[in-house]
Amino acid sequence: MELIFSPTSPYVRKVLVAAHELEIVDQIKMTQVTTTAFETDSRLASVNPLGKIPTLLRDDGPALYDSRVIMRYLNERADGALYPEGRLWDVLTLEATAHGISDATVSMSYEMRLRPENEQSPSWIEAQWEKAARALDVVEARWMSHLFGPLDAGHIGMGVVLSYIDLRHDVRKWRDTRPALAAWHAKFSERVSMTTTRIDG
Ligand SMILES: N[C@@H](CCC(=O)N[C@@H](CS)C(=O)NCC(=O)O)C(=O)O
Repeated sequence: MELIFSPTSPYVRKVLVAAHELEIVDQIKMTQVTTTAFETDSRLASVNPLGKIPTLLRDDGPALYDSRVIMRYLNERADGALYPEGRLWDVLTLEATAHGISDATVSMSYEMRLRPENEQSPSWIEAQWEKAARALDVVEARWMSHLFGPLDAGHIGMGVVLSYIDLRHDVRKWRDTRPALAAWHAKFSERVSMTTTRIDG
């Protein structure tokens, strides 16, 4: 399998953390591309019309894209337990919550880093942060017992997006009002899958 990636993407990191946890990372060849919403890498566009990473070229069928699809494929391939039947709807809802926080905070990063200053919209950036902050509050209030349970895809999504917020939006100081989530994230970040996929810049 070949994973088309770029190092700072939280969507890519999610897939890599999953591959480490499923112990199939050695089966994945990594191909780095430089791609942005404004300038799409041409090889990437030829296998994923949306031009987004991660994209997985598998040996047994057409390319797969969207990190959630790739994670599920890897889980099935490794006969893993990231989507346990008994609590599937909770796992998928937590995964979707983490994914939505990624979408909001990546969108903030695009606005601040890709668009010229005179085209940036501070009210758009704040509206996106409000979504992320509201979702983090709900995770703090309702999801901590799930997070402290056995590892699943929802954990990976949350762990990775919190590290992404540290990387790009640390000024938001998300820990200040969410002590339980902060404690969980500190512990989750010690996993080998997280330390070996750490992004520093
Ligand atoms: N829903 C997609 C989102 C992937 C995504 O937006 N990746 C970003 C990098 S962080 C990207 O490829 N951006 C380039 C673009 O939007 O054209 C997933 O989960 O894989």
